[in-house]
Amino acid sequence: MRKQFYLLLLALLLLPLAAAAPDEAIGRVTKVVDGDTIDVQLQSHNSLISEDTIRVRLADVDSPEMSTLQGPPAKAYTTKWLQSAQVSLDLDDQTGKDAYGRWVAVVYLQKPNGTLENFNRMLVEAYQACVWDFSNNEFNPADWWGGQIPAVCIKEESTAPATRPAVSSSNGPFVGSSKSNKYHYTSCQWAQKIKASNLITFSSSAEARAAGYVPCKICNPP
Ligand SMILES: [Ca+2]
Ligand SMILES: [Ca+2]
Ligand SMILES: [Ca+2]
Ligand SMILES: [Zn+2]
Repeated sequence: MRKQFYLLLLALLLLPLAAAAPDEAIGRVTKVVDGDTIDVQLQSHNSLISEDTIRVRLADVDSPEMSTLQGPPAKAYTTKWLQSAQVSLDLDDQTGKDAYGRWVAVVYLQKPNGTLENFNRMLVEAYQACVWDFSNNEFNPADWWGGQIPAVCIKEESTAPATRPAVSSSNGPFVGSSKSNKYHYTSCQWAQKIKASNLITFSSSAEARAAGYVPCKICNPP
C-alpha cells in the first residue's frame, strides 16, 4: 500500500515534466555524422515515423562541413556530448524530413538528473555551429534564448547553397578584429570568437591587406 502511494506520488511529480518534454521521438544516438547530423535508434516515436533508426539534421543551425578545417572539431564536440546518449527529439511538424531524407529536429540531451538540455543551442554557444534559421520549419531559434539570439554566428537563410551566387574565392566578406591583425573567413572558428564590438568586415582580401591585415593561418583566406 505504502509503495503504491509513493509510486503514485512519483507519477504525479513527473507528470508536468513529461508534458513539457518533447517526446515525439526518444532514442539513443548510434552515430555522429558531423557536427549537426546524427543517427538515432528510436525507442519510441509518434506515428509520423516508420523507421527504427533515423538520420537527424539539427534544425536551424549549421556546423562546418567535414571537408573544412572546422568540421572535425565540431564533430568532436557533438560526439563528446551525444555519442550513445539518450535524446528526445522535437521533430519539425511542418516539413518533417529535409531534401536529403534527414529528419529536421531540435535534439534534447537527457542529463542524468532528468533535465533536458537543448543541444542545438549548446552547439551554437560552443561556437561549433551558426544559427541558420529556416522559415519553412516550426522552430524559431530566438525562442531558445528567451527571444534574442546572442551575437555568436548568424547565417541568413538566403545564403543557402542552392541560391548563393558564385563568388570568386578572393572576394569577401572577410572579418578581422580591431584587437589583432589577422583576417578570416566568416566561418573560421577564430572569426566566430571576435566580439561584435571589435568586428571589422572587409569586402575583399585586397581591402583587408590594404588595412594592414594578414591571412589567418587556420582558415587561410586568399
Ligand atoms: Ca553543416
Ligand atoms: Ca514538433
Ligand atoms: Ca526556423
Ligand atoms: Zn581564421
